[in-house]
Amino acid sequence: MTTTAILTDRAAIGRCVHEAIEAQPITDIHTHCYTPRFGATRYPGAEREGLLLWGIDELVTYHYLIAEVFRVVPAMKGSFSYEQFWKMSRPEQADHIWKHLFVERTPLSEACRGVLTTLTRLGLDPNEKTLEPYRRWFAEQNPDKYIDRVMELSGVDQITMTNPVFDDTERAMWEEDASIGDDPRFAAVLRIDPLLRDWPGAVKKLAGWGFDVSADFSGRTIDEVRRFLREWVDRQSAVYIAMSLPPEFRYPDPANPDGDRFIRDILMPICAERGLPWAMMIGSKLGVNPALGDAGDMVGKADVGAVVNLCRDFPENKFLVTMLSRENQHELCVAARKFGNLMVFGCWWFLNNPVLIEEMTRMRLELLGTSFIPQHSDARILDQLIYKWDHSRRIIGKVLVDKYADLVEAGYHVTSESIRADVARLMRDNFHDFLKL
Ligand code: HDL
Ligand code: ZN
Repeated sequence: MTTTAILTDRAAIGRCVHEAIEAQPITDIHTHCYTPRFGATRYPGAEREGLLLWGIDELVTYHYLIAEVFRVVPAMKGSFSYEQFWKMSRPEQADHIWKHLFVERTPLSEACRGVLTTLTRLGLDPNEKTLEPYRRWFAEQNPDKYIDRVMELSGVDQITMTNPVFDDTERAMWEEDASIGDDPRFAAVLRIDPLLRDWPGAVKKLAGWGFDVSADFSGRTIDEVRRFLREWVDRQSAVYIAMSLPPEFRYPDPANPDGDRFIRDILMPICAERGLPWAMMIGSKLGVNPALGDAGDMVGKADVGAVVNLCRDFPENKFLVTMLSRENQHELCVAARKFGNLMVFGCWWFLNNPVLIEEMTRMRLELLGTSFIPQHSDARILDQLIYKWDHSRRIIGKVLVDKYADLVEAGYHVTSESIRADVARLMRDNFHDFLKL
């Protein structure tokens, strides 16, 4: 029987928040992880066998770390080149990164510290000078069982995937085995960026897949693209439909009437019909340095007005929104105050650093109470769930303690029961309740 104690001092509040946040199962609403049936690298350094990335060589070659290693070993004329790096095997790339970022320099960045936290939480010593001891340990792990271990250590009870239907490799996997996503630990998300980022190119692909569509929306285009979305939402049992959008994204956008028409006549009706949120991840400028591959994307300040217009014009639709620019965060919070069909989530990508997670969580609590989703991991490598949630839980907990202490100061009776209920909302229930709206 849990007690409902009224907490009056900061230390008691701190203990209660810490216990609640450590015990609270987390639904991770945005990751790039996959069920083992999408294929997992069998052992460290092996060629990738599929889409589920895990283990030390993937951890250390996370694209955030690739970007960072090219800062300390720049690709300049006559020295190390991008081509040389990309010609390396994944273990060789990992060795290069480990040497320069973890051995010859102090791994102070958040992406570096994340690897250390993960290794330590797995019971390994993060101070090794080479990756060999880790490779030996990971070689003994079974990917499917390892997923359970990572979920236990990270406290994540649902890993929400990102399933880009325009990715030929992944689409073929779904078409070959529609049950590939059936794993109670995971949920699927229909990711459809090209339909807004490149309508003509997307329409050409749909036509090639047998849909009767034209870029000028003539004929049965609207019905056929709706059919395409319905088919994939149903095949994946997708829990929401997602897009990453550039800083230039506008709605309405006189410069992109096709995009406006797709949103108005196709996406919004299908999302409303299926009760699915549209997750907009706004502010990613892709390929500013193409030589870096996945590490070559950048952030740009976007237009919150587009979100406001969509929430207002489509009151029956639900919008999950995260924005990549720090400068957009306050305005997005204020927009969420105006629209109950807008759920703000996460500290995305370049915002997933302690100083910004703290700033954003404090801002959101002060403007939105507990009606937001403070974090998602964006994990690309399964093991990252361990550090991304370890680091974020601590910061979210720290901010909550301050805010509860403020309430005690204001004479309010803060109870252990209310703290547990708030933490459940923030870390899990807000997402599930929003899906059911
Ligand atoms: O578009 C997205 O979902 C982004 O999260 C990208 O995957 C990005 O490369 C990333 O990994 N961010 O953490
Ligand atoms: Zn992502």
